[in-house]
Amino acid sequence: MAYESIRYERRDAVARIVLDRPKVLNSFDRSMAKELQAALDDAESDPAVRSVLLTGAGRAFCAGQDLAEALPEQGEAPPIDGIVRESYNPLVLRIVRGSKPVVCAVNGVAAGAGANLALACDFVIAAEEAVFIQAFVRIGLVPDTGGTYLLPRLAGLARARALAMLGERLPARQAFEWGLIHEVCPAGELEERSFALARRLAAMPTRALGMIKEAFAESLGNDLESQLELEARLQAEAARTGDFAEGVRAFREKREPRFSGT
Ligand code: T3D
Repeated sequence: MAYESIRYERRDAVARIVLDRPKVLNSFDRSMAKELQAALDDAESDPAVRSVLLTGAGRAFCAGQDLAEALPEQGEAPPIDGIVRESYNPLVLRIVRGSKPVVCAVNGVAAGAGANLALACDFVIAAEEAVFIQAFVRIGLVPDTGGTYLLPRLAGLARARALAMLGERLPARQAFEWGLIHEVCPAGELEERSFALARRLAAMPTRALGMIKEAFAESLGNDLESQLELEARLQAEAARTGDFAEGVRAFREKREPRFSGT
């Protein structure tokens, strides 16, 4: 697929995806959502890709839904559920259920669907100036893009309620202190630090990382017995990988392992 609203490139084993509609703060129209879905599919199916880095062009990460596309007409509500189902739900599922680690470099404001898309990623590194805004309520909507699922689990119910119901700006530093994100850094270091993390992940045992993602995703809905059984199944699968054999060999030979992602 030819991309117009995003940029997709592979650097080493990292697929770098840039949301690229800076004039509207990288807000999502249908076309950008489709392109991002396709880019995540490309990264998932390309064996040379072992981690994904997602960021935004210009001064924002993403301002959520492009409101020019979702305005009520003559008092009629626009078909917003269709946009949510076709644009955002598939993105969250690709990030959370995908088998490769996703690092999100939040370079500026992340609002509405943009905030929740970022929080769905495995690692979020934000520039000090970045803010997260559950902007939905400011325009009379409710959080989507997995916000009502992830926020209480990441922040606790009291903070999740306040974020969603008040719609205030959450500075990156506070998001870090509340445990919503992995790291905060000066804007000038964001690109280097986020790429370094994505490259580090890309050199790790890719299949085990995918199984760790699966285990944590399932744990959010599983009881203890089911989760213990899942761990046993995943461990058996991990033990059949080439990277497990290499990890053990390297340990015995007292050297650093060279994981191939197989
Ligand atoms: O279909 C559905 O609606 C369902 C799905 C919903 C998912 C959602 O994401 S709902 C939430 C949608 N997003 C918002 O409500 C956020 C709207 N934007 C803002 O509140 C502010 O722009 C920000 C707080 C994000 C940033 O403020 P600031 O002061 O730094 O920038 P600005 O001046 O407001 O925006 C700069 C430009 O980007 C401006 O255009 P202009 O005047 O220079 O031509 C502004 O209109 C444009 N822009 C910003 N956000 C959006 C946008 N254009 C379209 N859609 C946007 N979401």
